[in-house]
Formats: sequence, structure tokens, C-alpha cells
Amino acid sequence: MIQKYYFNVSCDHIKSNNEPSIRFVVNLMLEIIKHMKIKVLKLGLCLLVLVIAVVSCENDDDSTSSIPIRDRAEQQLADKDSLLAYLTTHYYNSSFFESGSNHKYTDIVITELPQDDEGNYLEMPDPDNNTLLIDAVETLTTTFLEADYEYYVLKINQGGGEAPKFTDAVRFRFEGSIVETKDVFQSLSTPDNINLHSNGFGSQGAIRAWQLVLPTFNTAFDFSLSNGIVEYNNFGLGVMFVPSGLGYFSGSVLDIPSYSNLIFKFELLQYQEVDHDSDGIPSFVEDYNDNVDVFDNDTDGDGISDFADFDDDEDGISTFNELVQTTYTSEPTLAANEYVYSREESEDGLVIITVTAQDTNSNGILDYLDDSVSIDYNNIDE
Ligand SMILES: [Ca+2]
Ligand SMILES: [Ca+2]
Ligand SMILES: [Ca+2]
Ligand SMILES: [Ca+2]
Repeated sequence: MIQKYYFNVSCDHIKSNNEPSIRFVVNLMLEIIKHMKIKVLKLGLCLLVLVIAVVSCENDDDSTSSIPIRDRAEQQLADKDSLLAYLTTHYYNSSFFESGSNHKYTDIVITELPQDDEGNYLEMPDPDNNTLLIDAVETLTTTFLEADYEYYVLKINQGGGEAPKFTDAVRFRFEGSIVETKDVFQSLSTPDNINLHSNGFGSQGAIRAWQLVLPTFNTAFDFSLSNGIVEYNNFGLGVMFVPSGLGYFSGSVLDIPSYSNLIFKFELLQYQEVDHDSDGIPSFVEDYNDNVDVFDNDTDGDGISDFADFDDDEDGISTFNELVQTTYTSEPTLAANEYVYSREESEDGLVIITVTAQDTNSNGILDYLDDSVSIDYNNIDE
């Protein structure tokens, strides 16, 4: 439970992006009930997440309501100074990673430059084996909640697997620390999983930095079992340096004070595609304007973003029923607009069910997004 809390996105994000209202929640409940006969199990989980999410969002509000919220742009100016000061005065053991493989986040050693008696920084020792962070990181920019941010990523290993999307779930190990105090607030040496994105009106997602950075790395190429322990091979390994605005910002989470700049050393091990509304369309696809934000896509304008909306065009036929199912017994090559819906491997063999979006009237708008086409492919004979 504590793990989950560490990665809760702050409530001001949820509210400014997607104001939860009673109508919104009631609509969603109705959608869930409507959809239940098809997918009871998955939607049971969805309901559970909903309840937890609302509760933890309220808790977050209570803990921060007495602190005046700072302006994001102003805070970012200060945070950028802090982070650049850190990156220009700290180095890491770069040559260690030039040989060997499967290095761990615990192998990454970041050290402050030596200082003279007056506190002036001196030359970096052993430059053949060390690299100043500012010379090693990639500087990236993003706009989040109307503020412009700069964040920094040290990529030590790309990883040999696939890259997750910002809406997916990932399996990872990490160590998180605070730039200002250098305190390590959590080390996670046993792999754990997290949903990078909330379900749309709760706080079950990761901080924004994780949504932005992890998709630029790949998961492990493969893994093996050794004495009952999973050994990952050629996984993503890096460090991110995160301004508070892409972290918890005004939120004060356990030992992390408000407005802390954060450092995460991390290993990206595995990922799983997530379809938050279980409508058959993976959530990252429902980011139609491809701006790494699923909140601003609402095809039918009903206040429920597409990634959380089971009937995206509000024509009364659920999105899932506007898709054509295909069953395969061997690995398929997916067509355009075809997505794997389920995959089961048993003694009877492999069964993969996919769903494919149609454009029946060839107007360039897929049926499930076109309220003028209402064909229920799962009840076609009824
Ligand atoms: Ca979906
Ligand atoms: Ca909608
Ligand atoms: Ca949807
Ligand atoms: Ca529909």
C-alpha cells in the first residue's frame, strides 16, 4: 500500500485535467453496469480501483489544504536552478558500466565534487573513470499543467525489450532520493508493479516524470529462473532528475517534503498494456491527438475522456461491441486498428482473441467513434 502511495499523482493534476463531478462518476457507474454482462471480472477490478482512488485523492487534499499552493512556473525556475546546480557539482562512476552486463541501479554511484576549505568546488577526481552528470544527462522538456518544465535523464542502458506506453503498467526496481537533503526515501530492491496512469479520476497513477521517462527506455530482453529467483537480462537502466512539478509538487508524501526535487535510479524490467475502460482499445490508442495526455480526448463530449469511456461515440452501442472479434491459435500479425484483447496459453494450446475497429461507411471515422454507425457485432443476430 505504501508503494502505491509513493507514486500517487497529486490531486491538483486530476482536478485541473478532468474535474470529477457527481455526474461524471454516476455516468461511469452506469457505463460499468451496462458493460458488466460481457466483462464482469475486469470491471469488478475497475470498480475496486475507482473506490480506492477516490479515497486516496481525498486524503491527499486533506494533507495539503493548509499549505498555500505555489505558482508552477515560478517554482520551476527555482527547481531548474537547484537541479542544474546539482548536475554540475556531482559525478558518477561512468567507466564501471563500460564492461559487463546487467548492471543494477545499486551500481550507480553519484558523488559530490570535492571542496576546498572555503567550500569552493575542486576538479573532478579520476576523470578517466568518472563523468560529471551535466555532461552525461539528456535534457528534456515538456509542458505540464500549463508550465514549461526541464528534466534530465541519464541513460545507462536502453534495454533490449519493448518500450511501455505512458498509460501502461510496468515492473521495476528503483531508489528514490531528494536532491535538497540527499535523503533516500525509498529503495525497492524487489521488483514491484505500478500503473503509470490513473484510471481518470483517482490518484492511482505514477508521477508525471515516470510517465514521461519510462517510455523512453525498454524492458528486459528476456529473463531466466535461477534458484527460484527471476534474473532479468538486458533491461532499461537509468537515472532521472525530476523537478518538483513533475513529481509531487505541493503534495507532501510521507518523508518527501512539498516542492522536493527528486532523483530516481531505476531498472525497467517488464510492462503490460493497459486498457483502463476495458473497451478493447488500449488506452494509449485513445490518446488520439498523440500529446501524451489522455484527458483531453473526449469524442462524444460527455465529460468522460475516451480512455475511460466505454461508449466513445455515445451511440448506445458500447465500443467493445462495435469491434469485430477474431480468434487465433497461433501468433497473429495484427492488421491496422487490430488489438490483442486476450491471450491464454493452456495445455490445449494458445488462444488469442483480437478486436478490430471497422469503418463500415468508409468515411475515415471508425465505427466506435462514429455516432452515425451503430452496429453491434457481438449481438448481430439478436
Ligand atoms: Ca480503452
Ligand atoms: Ca466521452
Ligand atoms: Ca474508450
Ligand atoms: Ca458506441
